[in-house]
Amino acid sequence: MISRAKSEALFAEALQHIPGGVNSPVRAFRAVGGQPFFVDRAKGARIWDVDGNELIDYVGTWGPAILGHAHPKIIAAVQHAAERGTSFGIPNPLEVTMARLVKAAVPSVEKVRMTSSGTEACMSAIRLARGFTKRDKIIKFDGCYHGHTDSLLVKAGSGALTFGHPDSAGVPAAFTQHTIVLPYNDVESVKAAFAANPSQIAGIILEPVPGNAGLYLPRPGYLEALREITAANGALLIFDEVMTGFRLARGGAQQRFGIRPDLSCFGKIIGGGLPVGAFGGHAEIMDCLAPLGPVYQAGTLSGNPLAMAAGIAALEELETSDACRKLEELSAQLESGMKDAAKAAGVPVQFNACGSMFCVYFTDRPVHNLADAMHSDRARFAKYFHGMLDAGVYLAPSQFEAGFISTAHTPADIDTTVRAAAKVMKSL
Ligand code: KE4
Repeated sequence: MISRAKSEALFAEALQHIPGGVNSPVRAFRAVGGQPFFVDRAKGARIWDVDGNELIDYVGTWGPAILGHAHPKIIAAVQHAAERGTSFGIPNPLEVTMARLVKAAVPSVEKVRMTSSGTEACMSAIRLARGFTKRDKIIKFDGCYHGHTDSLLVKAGSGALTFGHPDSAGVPAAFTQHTIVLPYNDVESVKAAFAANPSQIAGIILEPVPGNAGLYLPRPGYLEALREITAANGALLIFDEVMTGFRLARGGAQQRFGIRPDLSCFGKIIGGGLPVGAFGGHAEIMDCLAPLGPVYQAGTLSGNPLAMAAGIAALEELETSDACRKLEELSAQLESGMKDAAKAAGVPVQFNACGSMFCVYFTDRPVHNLADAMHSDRARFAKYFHGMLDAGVYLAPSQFEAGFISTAHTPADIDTTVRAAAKVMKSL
């Protein structure tokens, strides 16, 4: 019998001090029921909770842990940096190294600015697009999540979707009046939006592979169409690669799909698990940022030496290891095993995957957008989640999140996961 007594005691106290007992909503398990466990430590593809339960981790702190947890090179880099000071608010050499590494991996990035979160990166990219084009309107897609900045928290994904009220309280209508929300994978709706708002749309921001409503992929030609439409209308194409960047390929989704956006947002992996975000693109656009240009953007901890040291270690390790090939192989093994498990159990499942990101939807209809995703059987997902957790496999605690494989996962881990799924799915 699995004991989670220490987690339960911690959660009871956390609820007295922290809203919902968590510092980010999705961690609260509200979408799957029950209560969250508290982690004691993590190493490689595994985490141990405070009650000593060992879990194979497919959340990977929501993407950053692409090399697994506590990678020795990242730990050493952070230790070395910390001994020299934890924050300066003064330019430090690591910021230059990080910028060089991002540019080397992502050719569309001619200049890059660091932030301390993906939310800040996306918020800043939107402000920059508006400042550069002198236009106000922004197109986003339902189910896509770009952090919790007011103007984008509309029909957002991730936690906002999980809670069933996509639009957040506290966001005045005036703050979203310039946000146009369209269905993903629907080119005609984009053309219509530009026709209805001539010379008013500053840009389109999207997750090139949405991972905040589960996971679904761009239909063939969709990203190319967005590139053509934005270029033809003087609007910017902004790829939010906070999740996909440095994961779906060395150069992110834009390399995998061969699209050159005008601006890109990053986070997660480039911080090696420490607080980070970044946005970058054409020098002509980026040079509109203060102190050079009129678009203000700032951050006390932007380019923080510890986050830079961790991110540099992560990017350099990714560069030197054949990470992408290994991740693709593990992902293919998981996909094949999960599909077989669902078939054997007679459970209708859509297994969507792209590189080392994946999602299991409990529905018999293919999932290409948010509307399709909303047809998933969330009660069944919740049972599946807890069954897998009790079997020692930690999946994202919401149907509307993606799973992540790391280079620390092994074929044996995947086999263990698939065997657990085969048993759990029979009980659904
Ligand atoms: P942060 O502000 O959480 O660093 O990044 C926001 C963000 C922006 N863009 C994309 C594509 C993202 O996936 C995210 C954050 N991802 C969620 C996971 N779905 C973070 C988990 C959480 O909110 O606790």
